[in-house]
Amino acid sequence: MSFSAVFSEAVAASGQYNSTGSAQSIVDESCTGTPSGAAMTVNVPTGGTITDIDVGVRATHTYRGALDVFVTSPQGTTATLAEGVGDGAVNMHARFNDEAGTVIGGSTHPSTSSYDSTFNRRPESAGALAAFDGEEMAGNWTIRICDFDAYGDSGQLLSAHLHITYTAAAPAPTGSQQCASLTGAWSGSTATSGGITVTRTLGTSGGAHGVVHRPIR
Ligand SMILES: [Ca+2]
Ligand SMILES: [Ca+2]
Ligand SMILES: [Ca+2]
Repeated sequence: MSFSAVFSEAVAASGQYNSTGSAQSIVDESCTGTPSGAAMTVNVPTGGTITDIDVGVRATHTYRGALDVFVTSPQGTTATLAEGVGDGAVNMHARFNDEAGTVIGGSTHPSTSSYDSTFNRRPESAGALAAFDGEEMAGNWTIRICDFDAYGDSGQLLSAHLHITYTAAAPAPTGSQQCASLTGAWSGSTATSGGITVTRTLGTSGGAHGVVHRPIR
């Protein structure tokens, strides 16, 4: 007898995705209204299931203690990364990362001249970015920043960045990876050929329908 089999495997991958728009003004007392504050879009063109996500924000501002920072996924989930960062210094420049050793508040931020992906800081609310774990990543993400009080401060959202670790379907096998036809004999509900075991869950010996177990290499 013979059967054909098609494999589907998940592979782990990671990528960085950046905003492409021009700088957006962060207006004093801009956390009310719809939409509120300055927003930037980051497009993720590839599909996959998120296992970890970090969000980079680079902004000028004359008093970052007045800044709220939010990120919204293509699925509509929103996480709050900062609601006032606990200090009155200028500018906000950080890679928000649940796994960072230091929280965002009270730390000296790097220059805003270009994005520094090494300045990892935890969101104020511990584990905020885990809200996206398990979500589909493809589509437009929105990073929004606003100034919540009326003391005359202002700035610009310069760029936004996503760092995503994810699992995705493996590319279709090609050439010698392909397994168009294997030949073997059923032993009960299984058949083994070329190191691959097929388990028959439906049908008869004339057709193999069911679960294919691929050896781990
Ligand atoms: Ca995480
Ligand atoms: Ca992380
Ligand atoms: Ca203000």
